[in-house]
Amino acid sequence: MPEYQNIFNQVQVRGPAELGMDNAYGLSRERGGTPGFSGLVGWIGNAQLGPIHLGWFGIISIVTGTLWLNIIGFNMLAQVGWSIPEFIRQLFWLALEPPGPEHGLSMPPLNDGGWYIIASFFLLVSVLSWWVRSYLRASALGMGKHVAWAFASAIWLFLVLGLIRPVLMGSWSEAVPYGIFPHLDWTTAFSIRYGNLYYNPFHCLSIVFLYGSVLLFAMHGATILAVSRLGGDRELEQIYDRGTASERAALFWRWTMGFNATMEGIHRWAWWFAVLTPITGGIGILLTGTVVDNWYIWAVENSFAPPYDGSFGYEAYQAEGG
Ligand code: 07D
Repeated sequence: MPEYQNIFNQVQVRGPAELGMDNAYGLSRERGGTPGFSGLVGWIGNAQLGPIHLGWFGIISIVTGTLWLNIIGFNMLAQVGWSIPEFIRQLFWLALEPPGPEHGLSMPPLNDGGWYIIASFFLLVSVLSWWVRSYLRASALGMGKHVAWAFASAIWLFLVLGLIRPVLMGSWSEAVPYGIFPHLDWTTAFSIRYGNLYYNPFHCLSIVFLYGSVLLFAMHGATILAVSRLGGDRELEQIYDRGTASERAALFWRWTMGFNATMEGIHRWAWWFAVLTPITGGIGILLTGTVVDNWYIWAVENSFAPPYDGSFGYEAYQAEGG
């Protein structure tokens, strides 16, 4: 059956539901739900929805994740006197804050950060179960564990922010609040408190890999789309056939910048750039407040930033008669 998957498919071929691989890995036992079809979803991917594998770790993850979200929601609702209109109106500003610094690493009263600790415990279980699920599903399909390890790199940053660094600093008050603007305010306050995160070289590296991932993804996505009318999206055949769309795509880059990745290698580039974003980021956050107290002073001492001697900026502007 012809299959053409692209963002905004022009053609949607619909046959009987495709149930996936046979029972070689004992898969059918745990798959649940009758598959459905959605033309809308078909525009951006495969029109078939389901069946889904939930399994024990999926169930644990969804239950604990829902508990986390509901604890936050009900705490916010309590803060606005259980008024739904006020909850909606103030939603972007509401927060479930971590305990105050006076509680250190102890368990505080419920309304003094206790709910925050309970919610965070459920989030931890939820995220870790989802990771196990990503590992086990790949295993069941006989796949490599690349998705699980990439996810683990994001979990590393998540753990540094909410668990490892607060423990090293000796206080849960160091953790990130739950809330839309409040977590952004925390980010800015963190940067200011430790002398401007721009001067943290690991923040720099993390941005390099974040922006680098964007650039690589744009290059790769654009390249494959540019040759998809020649079959460039059929990656496997493209790797072992000569004279293919892939060969033109590779030539395009060799002619444009003198170097081309391979059909396999480009995905390793993408994987490493993505994974290195939170790995370097986590190192940067781990060092902040534990090893380095002020990144600007650190940067000046290590010739990473010029010393502020008034030779630029407002003073210099005034000295010039501005
Ligand atoms: C956040 C962790 C993994 C997440 C997981 C998911 C749930 C459940 C719920 C669906 C993304 C857990 C699951 C929560 C979901 C439902 C219901 C991964 C995360 C496992 N910065 N900055 C970075 C830039 C500034 C600051 C990284 C740029 C200022 C702090 C990245 C700029 C200040 C931290 C980055 C800029 C500041 C960061 C994040 C520009 C003040 C971090 C990488 C142009 C605003 C984090 C080392 C990532 C970090 C981080 C980019 C500016 C503060 C590269 C482009 C100067 C405190 N910043 N930043 O992958 O790692 O996040 O720092 O100005 O902690 Mg920064």
